[in-house]
Amino acid sequence: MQGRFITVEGIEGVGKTTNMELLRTTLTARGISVLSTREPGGTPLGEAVRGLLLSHEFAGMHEDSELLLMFAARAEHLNRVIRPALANGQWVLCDRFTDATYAYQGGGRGIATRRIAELEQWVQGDLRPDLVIVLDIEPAQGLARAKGRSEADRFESETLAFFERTRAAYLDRARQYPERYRVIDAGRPLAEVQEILRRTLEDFLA
Ligand code: T5A
Repeated sequence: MQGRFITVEGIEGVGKTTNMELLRTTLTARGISVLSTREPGGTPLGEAVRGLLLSHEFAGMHEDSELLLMFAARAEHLNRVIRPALANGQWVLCDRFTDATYAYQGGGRGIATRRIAELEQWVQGDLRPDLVIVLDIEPAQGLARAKGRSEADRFESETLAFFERTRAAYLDRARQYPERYRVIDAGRPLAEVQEILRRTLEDFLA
């Protein structure tokens, strides 16, 4: 049987990495075989592309180049890792996927949704995540958390206004596709966020 595809999304500092582990262990405890991965990345080529995308060395990268690099890494990830795992009955848990492209390159950079949708269709065909968990936070709060963690990469160095547009694009997509999206207030204390996440996953499993 085909596995299910779950993605975790949100702006910087929202707690994706922290909460991916909770999701993985909750699914594994149910006897589900889980492949946990991330974007950009998830393959040797994808991780190399991630290095280019996050590095300050390419601070002036054109937004079209950024968009195409995201989808180049995604094509490799889908064909080498995600599709084979799903076909094998594994569940795939992915830290960011195409919703991040709609949010960052679409909302943040201002690239037309139609152009992103064309690449999505080309690279993914009909494949879409079964469940998209959007961890939502005020950008100022998220950036303060991210700052406390490590040196800012190329995206983390963007303005507050950029992250406000990015967040708005995530929320807009969640409103457009309510059957697949769950928005969780990630500004709350971690224990509360994790309790809501557990319940969200239980509902999905039911
Ligand atoms: N990108 C990606 C695009 O532009 N387009 C695309 O298509 C794709 C796929 C990738 C970058 O690429 C961009 C977006 C990104 O800028 P990334 O590593 O995935 O980079 O992005 P980050 O946002 O940096 O992701 P991380 O997973 O590293 O960090 P998070 O999600 O910010 O979370 P985390 O878990 O490290 O938490 C941050 C801090 O907050 C604390 C944690 O302990 C940690 O210290 N924390 C909380 N504190 C209090 N209360 C809570 N509820 C907390 N939750 C976490």
